Amino acid sequence: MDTDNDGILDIVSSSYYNGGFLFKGLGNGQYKKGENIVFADGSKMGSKDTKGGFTGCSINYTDWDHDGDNDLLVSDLFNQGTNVFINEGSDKNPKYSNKKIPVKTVSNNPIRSFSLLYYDWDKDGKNDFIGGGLGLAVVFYKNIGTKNEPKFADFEYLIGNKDSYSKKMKYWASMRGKVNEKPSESEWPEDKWHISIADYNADGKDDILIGDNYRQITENKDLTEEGKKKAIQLKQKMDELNRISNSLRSEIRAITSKARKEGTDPSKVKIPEDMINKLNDITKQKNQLYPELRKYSLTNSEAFGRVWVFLRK
Ligand SMILES: [Ca+2]
Ligand SMILES: [Ca+2]
Ligand SMILES: [Ca+2]
Ligand SMILES: [Ca+2]
Repeated sequence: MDTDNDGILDIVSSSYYNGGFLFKGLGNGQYKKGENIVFADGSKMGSKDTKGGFTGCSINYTDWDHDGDNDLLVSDLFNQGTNVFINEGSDKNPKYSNKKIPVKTVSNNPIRSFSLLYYDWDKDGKNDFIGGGLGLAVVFYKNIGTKNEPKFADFEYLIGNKDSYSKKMKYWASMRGKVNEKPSESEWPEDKWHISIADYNADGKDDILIGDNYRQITENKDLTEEGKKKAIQLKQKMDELNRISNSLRSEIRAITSKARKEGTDPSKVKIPEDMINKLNDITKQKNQLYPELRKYSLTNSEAFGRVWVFLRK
């Protein structure tokens, strides 16, 4: 997108914890080093005093107030929902207001999305929101207001449904520790969806493209027979340490929840020192084991993204 209307496309990249980055286009395929998007007061998007765009943010540039310059539309999955920051500078020298304008649905529900597009999906001349991502579904917030004063209905599902995530959780649990040599074994995109809209099959109807984050687990064929034995031993050792630490943690939880029931502030409850020491010791042992466990792993794991096309009917 061309964020500063200088006729050269720029690249905007959002991150999970560090806000949004702008790679200003210099022309001839060259880009300036990525810089955090800054607000009018100089604070950076994604910094501690964040105004938006901290956890899993998605950034759109759009002329929200119809005054001829691009404003900043930021959605943030967990903390802030979706907010607009009006451009108080100029077209070529944007300065995004320190004051956020929250965008909510007509029922006052926040618009939370890992990947959000401000786009006229139903072609009625008014931009709607298409969102989704971590819930492993794509949703549509219809603009039921006007072009200049948008109002958004609560979402309806375009792809997937409210059960998509729990279904996938079950699938992930069933695949834990197993090899999956063929990506086609999963018939649904993995997590961290990024959504794009394009008429993929040129039939005049917008389609949805999803980029996912896929982890392929293959057998580690480099291990010798000796190495395999060692790998199994190390895994058993780690499983045992996990078992002990899980049981310690649930004992500690039981103590704090008993205190809560009795009306005591759980943060003031004294956890027996030997329990804390034991837990710290187990954590130390686990940390020492990790490097070796990685060296002698029965499987290799490779992360990459795939692109899925959902054709509009
Ligand atoms: Ca530009
Ligand atoms: Ca504007
Ligand atoms: Ca519309
Ligand atoms: Ca199409």
